[in-house]
Amino acid sequence: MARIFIISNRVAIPGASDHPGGLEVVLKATLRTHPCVWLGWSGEVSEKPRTRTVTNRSNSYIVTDLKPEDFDEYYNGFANRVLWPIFHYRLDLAEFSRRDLSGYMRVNEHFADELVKVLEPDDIVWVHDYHLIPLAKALRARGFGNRIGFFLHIPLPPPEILTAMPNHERLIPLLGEYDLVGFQTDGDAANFARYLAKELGAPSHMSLRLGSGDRAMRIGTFPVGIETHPFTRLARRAVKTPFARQVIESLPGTLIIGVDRLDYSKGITLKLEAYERFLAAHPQWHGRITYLQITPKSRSQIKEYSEMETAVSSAAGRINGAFSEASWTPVRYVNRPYSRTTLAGLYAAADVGLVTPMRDGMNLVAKEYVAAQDPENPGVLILSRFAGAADEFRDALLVNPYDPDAVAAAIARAVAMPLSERKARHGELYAALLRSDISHWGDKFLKALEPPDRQGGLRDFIPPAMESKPHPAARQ
Ligand code: ADQ
Repeated sequence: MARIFIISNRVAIPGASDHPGGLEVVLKATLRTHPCVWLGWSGEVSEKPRTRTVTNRSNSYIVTDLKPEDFDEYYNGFANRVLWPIFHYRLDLAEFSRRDLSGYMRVNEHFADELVKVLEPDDIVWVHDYHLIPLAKALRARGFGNRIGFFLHIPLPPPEILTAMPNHERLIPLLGEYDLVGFQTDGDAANFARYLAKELGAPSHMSLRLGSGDRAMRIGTFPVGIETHPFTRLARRAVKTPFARQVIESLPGTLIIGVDRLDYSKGITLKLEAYERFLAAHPQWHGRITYLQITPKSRSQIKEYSEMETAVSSAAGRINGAFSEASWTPVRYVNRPYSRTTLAGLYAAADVGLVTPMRDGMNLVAKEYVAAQDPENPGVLILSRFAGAADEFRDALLVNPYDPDAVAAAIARAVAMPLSERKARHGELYAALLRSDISHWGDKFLKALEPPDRQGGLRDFIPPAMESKPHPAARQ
């Protein structure tokens, strides 16, 4: 069987952490059913970088250190200060520097050097996320002709935003070196197709000849999901554990839960503001409702993130200062990660899941919340229309996260929703969850990555009507 090489910024070595990130969750089934080699950054920074391999069952994990300047320019710099904000539609937060771009390119070259030491001719390479856009180009330059796919976990903005990124014309067309480029939603795929048409004059159909030689790149939509039934079973067990029982008994009345990494894309301060407006407008709920916000820190070295830590905790403090009683705290703000089991139990106990990112590739918390509900007495999901999950979850209470009054009204509706409506909505949401179950996701992508003569199944992506004249800047 051909090996699958998974390449991503960070590698989740089994047993190293009890709180997996989004990527480990979505790759679990692929790692279980194929011999895989997973390569990426070790998380360590060193003047003398080392590369080492760990083997676990039929999989190997290759991790490589970064030099201090690579960490600054590639990770803290170009990936997190340019690509992350711009791909989340936040041009105002992007800080571009040419030095960071060259550090980003350099780390991609380093990953390619490490890869060619171990790649064999029939291996399949599957590259994940915005840190590694140039990797296929670096591998092709080293003579690697095999199938290489790319999946973007975060949104891709429309060309009107993407083209404001300095040097976009050096970077985005490099995606043409992949055989398959996958997105979370049709909207992201359409944005990419529009970029190709406007900037490169690419024709508006699926197979595009952009890379070197006669390879054609395909575009597809592969929404990520979760392992639905196992998560549902986990939640059933978890809600009965002593820790979950203790938390639940300490929270009187109705429980609203929010679980987000501390990131500006997740809209946490706006969400707190919406809850504050709900409390101000509905005094009958005082003393009878708690909002539990679980938010582990991330990327604290970056200024915007440390500022956000302060903003979120001061918003929580402001609400508690204004509304608390000796016997009631309206917001519990917890700044640490929890195990999957604990999270599953807390989701199951919560009457409302409040998931209101300002922009999100998919958002697995929304899916986990739905999976954890008891179908006989389910809670209500309030979901931002700007999360990728909103495409599938039409039966959530969809909200505009920029409008705290609308979110406050959705909270009021959710906490008063009759059982029959909660059950009907949950039934539809659960059916949607099963349609995008993660157990088939990796195989769907890998099938679509096979050469065209062995294809079946990849749904043709028809982009909306678009201009096929290249932008004048592209011809310079
Ligand atoms: P993330 O931005 O990390 O992922 P998300 O999809 O919400 O966001 O996944 C987070 C995962 O981490 C979930 O499985 C969640 O349970 C877990 N998690 C969150 N808070 C936690 C806590 N306090 N303790 C323990 N675990 C916690 C990126 C994109 C998303 C996309 C995923 C997968 O930004 O849009 O859905 O990749 O493609």
